[in-house]
Amino acid sequence: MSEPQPIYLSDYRPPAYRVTRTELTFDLDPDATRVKARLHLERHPEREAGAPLALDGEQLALKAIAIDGQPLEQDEYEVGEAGLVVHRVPEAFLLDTEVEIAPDGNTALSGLYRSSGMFCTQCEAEGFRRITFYPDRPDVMATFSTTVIGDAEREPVLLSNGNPVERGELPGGRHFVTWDDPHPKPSYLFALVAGDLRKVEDGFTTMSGREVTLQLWVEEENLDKTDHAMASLKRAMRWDEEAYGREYDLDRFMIVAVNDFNMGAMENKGLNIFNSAAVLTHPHTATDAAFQRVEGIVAHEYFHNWSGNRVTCRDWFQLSLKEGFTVFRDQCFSAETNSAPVKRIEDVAFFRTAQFAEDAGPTAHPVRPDHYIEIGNFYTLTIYEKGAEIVRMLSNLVGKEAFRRGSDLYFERFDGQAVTIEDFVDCMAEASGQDLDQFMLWYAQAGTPEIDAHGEYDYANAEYRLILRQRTPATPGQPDKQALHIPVRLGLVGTKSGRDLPLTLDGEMRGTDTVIHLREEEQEFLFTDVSEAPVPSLLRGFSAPVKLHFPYGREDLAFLQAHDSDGFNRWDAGQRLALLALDDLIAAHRNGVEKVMDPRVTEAFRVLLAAESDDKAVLAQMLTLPSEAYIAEQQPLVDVDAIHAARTFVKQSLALALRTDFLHVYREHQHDAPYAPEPEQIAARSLKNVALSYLMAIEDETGLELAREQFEADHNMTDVRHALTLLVHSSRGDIADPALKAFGETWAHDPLVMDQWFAIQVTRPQPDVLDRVTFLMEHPAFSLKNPNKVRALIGTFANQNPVNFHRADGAGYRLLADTVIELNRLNPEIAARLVTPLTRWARFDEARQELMKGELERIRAEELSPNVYEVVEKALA
Ligand code: 0A1
Ligand code: ZN
Repeated sequence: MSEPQPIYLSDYRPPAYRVTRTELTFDLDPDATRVKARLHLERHPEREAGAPLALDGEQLALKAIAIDGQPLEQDEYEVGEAGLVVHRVPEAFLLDTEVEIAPDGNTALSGLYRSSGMFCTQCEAEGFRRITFYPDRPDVMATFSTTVIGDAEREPVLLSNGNPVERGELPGGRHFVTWDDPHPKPSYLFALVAGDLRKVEDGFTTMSGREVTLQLWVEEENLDKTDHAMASLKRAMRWDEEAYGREYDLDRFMIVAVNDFNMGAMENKGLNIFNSAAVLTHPHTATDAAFQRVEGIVAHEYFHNWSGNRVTCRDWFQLSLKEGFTVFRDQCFSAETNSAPVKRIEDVAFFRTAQFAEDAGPTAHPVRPDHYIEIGNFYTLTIYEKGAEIVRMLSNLVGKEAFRRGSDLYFERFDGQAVTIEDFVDCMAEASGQDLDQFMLWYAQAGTPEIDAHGEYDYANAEYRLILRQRTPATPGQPDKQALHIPVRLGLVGTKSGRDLPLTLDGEMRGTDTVIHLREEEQEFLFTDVSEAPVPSLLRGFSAPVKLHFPYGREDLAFLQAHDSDGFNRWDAGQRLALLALDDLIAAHRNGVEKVMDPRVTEAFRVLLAAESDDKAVLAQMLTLPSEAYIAEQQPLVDVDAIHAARTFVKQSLALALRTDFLHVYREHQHDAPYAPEPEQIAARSLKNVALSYLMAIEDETGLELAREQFEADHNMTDVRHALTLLVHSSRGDIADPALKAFGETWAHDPLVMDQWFAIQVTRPQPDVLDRVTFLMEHPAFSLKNPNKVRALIGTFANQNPVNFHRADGAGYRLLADTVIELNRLNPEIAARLVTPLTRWARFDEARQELMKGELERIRAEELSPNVYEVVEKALA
């Protein structure tokens, strides 16, 4: 096999031919589906005449081909591995093809496949070429008409994009429905679903008074799990009208839940297809976190109707144009419907753990990459979440009003077009009158910028001098970086008053909270009229996706945690304080000396617990220690055992010192009102459950009893899952084992709950867990063909159980590599994602590095899909 070759952004050219209309007919069959395509093609005005017609196509058996009704001779075209070339074509013409495909054999879940007996499609990014020969690129936009023919009994429901225009019976127990989608769209937004589905229906009146039918299509047994998604959809539709002036544009909006899906969900025009895990909820099967995730994803896919579908990407290098913007939109939506500070804390905690790690590893890439081998590998935290942070910075830079004017301009100017990131940023520059040239570097440079800051207070002159210096580390292919435009939101908190001090910068009064713009490598900011010595509160709200270093003393951090007016930074100060204490304990563990708890941390917790803050949701976050993964992210060399020991020690010390406070918090926040996924209830549950996890860290008898009661009360999945997790992670197998068994039996019929059952077990810190993983891989509810199962069992083990995945004997690595090798054949996209933890070998000690690289080499020796090849090559480069 020849090595897969990268493609480059700089090679972009418009397509030689464009399609204006696409007419498809599917005659469905699990092993031999026939797809007829009639494409209305014409030469692209910017391209030369006489070019051959090259269409993408993979794993298609061509049965017939004609141009303008004339069948082609064998020597007039060529079919290869990657597609079809017709040597000579007219300027404008009709191309008819017929191909045969095999949905049942499609384990990659890209193109047309079957999931739990139902036909469904996934075309982003390049799945449509597995359905028919086509210029499968986002800058080719056509209107679609789709006729779906199926078995009337096996597939009573036949869906595609747009509006249904005709239906009828056919001989042999077959029937058909024809759908028409009047909005020109790229092939990646095409969708088809056929199967025995039930629907829940509702309606929405748009701001201009149009009636839209909303349908949620699920398997019969899931009809009771659709309320939350439907309610979320309606909220999202209203929010997009109010926040962005965007209205829905078809008579119907459909969501279908499928069990086998590579990602969360897909924004196909008028027919969103969702991983069932991203849409189905019920108080007894889904946790608060799952309810919130569903709300966020439903909104995300809906918002794509404008940011992605009406205005789409010119090419896949622009992926963040739709994803970064849409994630930003869904984050704002969720912040408004839930607790805004907690949403930001959760998003940032995740970002700083996972995206920072990606940006520091061998697969680091810019938000707009300039080359790739397999676009499927670029649905990353960098494209999505860092892209969203960039849009957030833009919104803060230009201000809310200008941002809205800029987005209005963008949607109006580019409606129906496939555009670039420059087009988006230009609209923001035009609407605000600001120069965003330097800002564009955020899209081009990979790596997390670091800011080294220090400050001096001059008592005599009442001045505070803040010095900021930025650097972005080298990343693969980018040894040298330029200075970025970094907005730093800040305040100065007076050490005497505990209040934000008025800020005067260059003679200008700026209130008590302001944004300074770091554009040079090093810059000095002089604040005047500073009446008392301040502690600076920097990067408030995480105003830029950077690492900020400031030589805070522990007293400073305790002070900020108590007094900062910015909720996010109050939380962050607590995290920094805990990290300093953890650093000492990690060192103590490594040096074999006795661990001593920093009393300042205990004191800070005591204050938090006593203060009975009115924001319970934030309080729960403040009481949560940085995760092992985030602690690891801060260490020069990761020692998983020392990190685990240090963090456990802090939890236990806090639990011993503050046992009665935790008990009090638990009891105060235990309620049995009927479950609702509402902010107040969620806050109370999270606070109560945090308290319980401290009590369980010392396996306190009362704590154990409370956990057992909480499990048995079976009030809602949030409480049940949390209690079960704590029990299973404890040393008390006598209580945990029967509970685990009962849970597994009760929910054997529900795949989404069984995913949780797997995850709970494989996150156990005890050393027997690897055997458990191997054992569970044989469980009847497990299947390598189902991505949710792979993620729940193998993904959770490799990503959320550091002490066991990084076992010194390399058995964790071996298990992961074995799975990747098997999945490489079945589902390359999932295999390439799964390999990620092994690519981080440089962060570990030499012995582990060798073991991890050894497994990567073992994978490399296989015949690899382009997906896995690209990741493994980068990891070993
Ligand atoms: N555009 C979707 C994500 C997505 C991408 C690729 C897929 O193929 C397996 C599926 C979904 C989103 O951002 O939600
Ligand atoms: Zn998206």
